[in-house]
Parts: sequence; structure tokens; C-alpha cells
Amino acid sequence: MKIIGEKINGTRRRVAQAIEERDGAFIQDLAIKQAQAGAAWLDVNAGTHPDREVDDLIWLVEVVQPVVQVPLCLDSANPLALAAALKVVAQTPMINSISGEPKRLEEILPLVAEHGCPVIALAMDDKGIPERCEQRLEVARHLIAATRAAGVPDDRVYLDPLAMTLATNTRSALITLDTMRAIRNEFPDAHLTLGLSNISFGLPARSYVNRAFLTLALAAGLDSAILDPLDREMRATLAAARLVLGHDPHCLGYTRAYRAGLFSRPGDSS
Ligand code: THG
Repeated sequence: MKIIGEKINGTRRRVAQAIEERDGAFIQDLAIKQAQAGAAWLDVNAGTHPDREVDDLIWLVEVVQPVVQVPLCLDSANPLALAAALKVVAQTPMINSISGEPKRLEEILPLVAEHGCPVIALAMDDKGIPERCEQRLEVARHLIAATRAAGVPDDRVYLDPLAMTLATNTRSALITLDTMRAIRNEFPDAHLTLGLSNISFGLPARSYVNRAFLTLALAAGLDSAILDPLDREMRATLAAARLVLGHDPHCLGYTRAYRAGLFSRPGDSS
């Protein structure tokens, strides 16, 4: 299970402020902490100012990459911002994301193919996020046909069946989990990913909801996720769920997490 650290995201207020003020130290601190917590990629999202996104994303990349070894996950729907960031990255990044929207697919997929990037593919198109599992699967089929045609192998594609908040639709997690099982079954070589914390937008005590969803998503075949690696409870849940699912030979990951103090509260010696 690979973690994509979610915290450098310009839709978060404190991060938007740091981008605006060019406060590199704040961003670098988030990068270092997430890398130390075991993130395999760091998501970088410059936020929602179309006129500034290119400059802001380049700034983020140049601030983050000198202080960590892990590759970035460039989170943007804007082909110009992605192309500009690709020129300044030190290591091949993950591209987040393509979707069934024709323009996004036509302009971003060539960048993915040219640079040999892993890519996140969202199960949505220009009509939005389909309500039903079968329709999301249909978009996933279309996306895999497109990545294959572009010469991108399935194991470089991270299909995202899309997690939407339970606050407005209490069947939303069930739809996402059904879509994951269907994708896993039809495209066994492709990866699955999710913006996990989306599931709890607008709810109180979000971490409980995120953890319950993570456990069920792992059982449905999730093998990577965009989440908060600094959430210790989340990482403890991940270690326990992997053990229960038989993904942790000799219980090594679980016992390592215990020895690293993941299951005790900071300052608690038990
Ligand atoms: N799929 C893909 N990419 C994505 C998403 C997705 N990128 C963006 C988003 N969704 C995933 N990233 C986040 C980042 C932060 C939060 C949720 C999803 C979030 N943060 C809280 C906040 O800012 O208040 C709490 C965490 C915090 O403060 O640290 O909810 O679905 N491919």
C-alpha cells in the first residue's frame, strides 16, 4: 500500500496562504514530515487560481524537491501547469490526473506517455461523476483503452473510482467500493487509488470515517491512496487492516509499526 501525502494542497487555507506569501519554510516542513511518515509520493496542488496556477505549481515543485527524496504527484487539471512543472521536476513525477473529459485526456495523456509517468485516471468525464458503478466502470474502460493506445502499461495507471462525501449521499462509499471491485476484477494489472479524506468532507470527527473507509477499501483492492500520512490513527489502522487481510507476511509491518510507537499516543509509554 503506497501513500500519496495530501497535505500540500492549495485548497487548504493555511497552504493557500503560504503559497500566496511565498512562505517556503512552511511548505518544506509539510514535505519533510510527510516523507518521514512514509509517503511514497507527495501530492502538490497549487489551488484554484487559473491565472496563477502555472507560477504557483512551479514554485511549489522548486521549494519541495530540494528537501525530500520522494517523487512528487503533480495534482492539476491544467495541461499547461503540468507541462511547466514537468520541465522543473528532478524525478519522474506521478501525474494527477487524466479523466474521461476529452480535452484533458488529449492534452495530458501525451505528457504522461512522453515522460514515462505513473498517472491517476479519474472515473469521470465531461458529464461529471457518474452516479452508478457500471457507468464509472465504463469510463475506466475508456481510460484504459486510451492509456494502452498511448503505450502506457496498465501497471503505470492508478484508477481512481472517486470518493465523494457521505454527508450528501450515504450510499457514496458503497458505490466507490463496488466500482473498485469491478475495476480490480477487469484490470488486475492496474492500480487503484482514492482521495480518501473526501469521504468525510463536512462531517465531524472525520478520522473515524476515514479509517472505516480505508479498511473497507483495502479489502476491495485499494493499493494506494491520497491521505494524511501525519494521521497516526490512520497509519495504525492501515497496519492492522493489512495484517487482517493477509497482506503482511510474518506480521512484520504490524510489529514494526508497534515498535515505532505508532499505537501509543505521543508521550504514552504503554
Ligand atoms: N482524487 C485525486 N486527487 C485528489 C482527490 C481525489 N486530489 C485532491 C483531493 N481529492 C485529495 N486531497 C485532499 C487534501 C486535503 C483534504 C482532503 C483531500 C482535507 N484536508 C482537511 C482540511 O484541509 O481541512 C483536513 C486535513 C488537514 O487539515 O490536514 O480534507 O479524490 N486523484
